[in-house]
Amino acid sequence: MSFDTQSAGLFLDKAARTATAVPQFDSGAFDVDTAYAIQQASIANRFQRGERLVGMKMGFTSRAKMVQMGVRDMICGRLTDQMMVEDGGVISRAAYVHPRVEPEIAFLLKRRIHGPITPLQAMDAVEAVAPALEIIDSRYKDFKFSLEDVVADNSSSSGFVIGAWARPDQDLSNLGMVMSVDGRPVEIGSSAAILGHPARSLAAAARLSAQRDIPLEAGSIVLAGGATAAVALAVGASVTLEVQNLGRCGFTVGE
Ligand code: OOG
Ligand code: MG
Repeated sequence: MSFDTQSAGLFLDKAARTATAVPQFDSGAFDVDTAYAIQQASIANRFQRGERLVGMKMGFTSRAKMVQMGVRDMICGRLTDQMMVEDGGVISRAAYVHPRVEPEIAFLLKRRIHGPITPLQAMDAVEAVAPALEIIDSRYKDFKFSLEDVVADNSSSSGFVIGAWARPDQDLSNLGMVMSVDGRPVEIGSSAAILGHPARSLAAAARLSAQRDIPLEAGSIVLAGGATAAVALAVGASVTLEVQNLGRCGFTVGE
């Protein structure tokens, strides 16, 4: 029996659009391939509303994130222009179910990447790097999910902030990352937490791009994945991320 990916996609898109928590799917209801088909069906609704694909987010590329969410495999999701939050901007708490924020590194591509490549080859396709904050928001009740659930839900992708782009020809292997809320550090980590080097996440993105049919072209953005656990967002919070040698970015949470 085949799972109805179209209705599941519509269901999750509506949950995101209306910021409403929904129940998890039954365990074993569908496999990972089907989960990506649901993700695609869900995102198709956004495209129909005029949104544009701008890149890909990687998930569970650090141990801290895997431990926090109890999920072990790397995943990916689609990023659209509508999810972009201006650096220094304000988000509306009401637009989310239960938003969290995590510190990331973003890559801007100058060429297409597609299929298995090495981290070095991946870096060769990079135009610029930047500090980034990802705002994740699971549409599932209590922010709990199986690997299949979260993939279907576009890997919790919901918003992202990117700081000023910096030159990619620098050592990205062990950059200190400090995420602060209202000026107090809440998570401290290193870019090394992302698979040992964020370029490994970019290489994995190239592989997933081919495997899951998510184009990564010149101009696409790739989020390498949270370097630390994510932190819940409350109204009034002012979040900043400072990445060693790269710079900072931030946003605040309004009603
Ligand atoms: C899933 C998304 C994971 C990351 O950076 O590891 C992710 C979630 O934690 O809800 O974005
Ligand atoms: Mg993330």
